[in-house]
Amino acid sequence: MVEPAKQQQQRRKSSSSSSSSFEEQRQKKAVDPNSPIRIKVLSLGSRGVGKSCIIKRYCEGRFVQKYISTVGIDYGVKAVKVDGKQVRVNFWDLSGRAEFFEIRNEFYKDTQGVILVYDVSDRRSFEDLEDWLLEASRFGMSRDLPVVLCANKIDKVRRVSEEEGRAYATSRGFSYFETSANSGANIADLFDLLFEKALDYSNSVKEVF
Ligand SMILES: Nc1nc2c(ncn2[C@@H]2O[C@H](COP(=O)(O)OP(=O)(O)OP(=O)(O)O)[C@@H](O)[C@H]2O)c(=O)[nH]1
Ligand SMILES: [Mg+2]
Repeated sequence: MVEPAKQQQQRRKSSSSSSSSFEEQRQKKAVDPNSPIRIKVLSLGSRGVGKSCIIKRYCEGRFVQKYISTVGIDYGVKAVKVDGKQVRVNFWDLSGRAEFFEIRNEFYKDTQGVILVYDVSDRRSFEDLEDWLLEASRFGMSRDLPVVLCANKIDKVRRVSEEEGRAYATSRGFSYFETSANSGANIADLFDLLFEKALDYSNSVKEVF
């Protein structure tokens, strides 16, 4: 059945007015000072060092005893307040397993903060840190990005001393925290600082462009 010309005209009119109001809404949202700021943070480090547990401890206030290795990448979002501003943090929790190399490499760009994690009871995970940074920078992580070095599992017998960890962090210009996802020690402080730095970084990048 052929649509009468008047109806066709009305339909066009109503669809064009709804698309323009959608565009107006989109523009309003883009400049709305009350719309939340978004930051993207990555977790990085060898398998089993506790990356997922640290994020879970912070976001859900609980500790997962069982080792459930991340398959490729996990994603989570949390609303927090940083310097009195409402911020939505997008967590990208990367697997430390070698076989997920290609998946990780998709995620290093456009990041505002990194938690670089090792396990104080596993010396190898400390020695691996440089390799993680190399992988990240080869695949687009910017060099001046805020990084918090996280010496995790301080509730266990240590194979890496606090002095060594701190010295490494200082040599690289990273902030340093000793944490336990198990007890919760220093986890909130770590994220508070990371988000502050990530927000500063995000603002400085916007100013440049
Ligand atoms: N004692 C102790 N165990 C921890 C701590 N943090 C994590 N674990 C344990 O370490 C194991 C690995 O933790 P995950 O958080 O899954 O490690 P991950 O770094 O995410 O590992 P991948 O996803 O494989 O890269 C789990 O059995 C956790 O319970 C901690 O602070 N203390
Ligand atoms: Mg994990």
